[in-house]
Amino acid sequence: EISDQEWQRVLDIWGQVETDLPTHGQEVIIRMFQSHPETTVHFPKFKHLKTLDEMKSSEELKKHGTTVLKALGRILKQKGQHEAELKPLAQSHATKHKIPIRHLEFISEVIVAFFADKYSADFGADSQAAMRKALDMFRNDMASKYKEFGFQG
Ligand code: MNH
Repeated sequence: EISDQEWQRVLDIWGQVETDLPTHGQEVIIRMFQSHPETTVHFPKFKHLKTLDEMKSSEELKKHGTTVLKALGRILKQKGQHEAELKPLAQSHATKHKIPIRHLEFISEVIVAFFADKYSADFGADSQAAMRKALDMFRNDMASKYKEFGFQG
């Protein structure tokens, strides 16, 4: 129930994001940590980062943000036919990282809010709604896979 036009809106904004994945990825992770501090418990490797400046200077954090957005981009480009991309991600996040679906909702909200801030001219209400639908679908499919892996999320 995501139309071609909606996918087009999602992939259009993604084209802009892809011009600099590390900077966008870094911002998404930092915004997630700041707006939802409980998400930091999943990252012992970032525990030493106490201040915003320390987060901004961390190459490791930037690298993680890049990894996340690269994977998300690969999934969005499947326009819903993302079983092959989603399965290993659901497996690691369910059985290894143990990331609640609620936290996937946090990062989804952060992504939409950040793009709306950064691309106010090119990411209007219709595009925001389309991106929300795509991220809802991603999260729903992650949740069903979580259950297959025995994690209630
Ligand atoms: Mn996540 C690792 C993609 C949301 C916590 N994440 C990874 C990896 C990818 C990835 C790719 C590296 C391969 C793997 O372990 O499977 N993560 C995503 C995507 C989203 C996402 C596409 C949503 C969008 N991840 C989240 C959220 C959290 C989280 C939300 C926690 C709040 N992720 C992790 C942790 C790791 C990880 C923890 C392992 C990091 C490490 O130790 O290197």
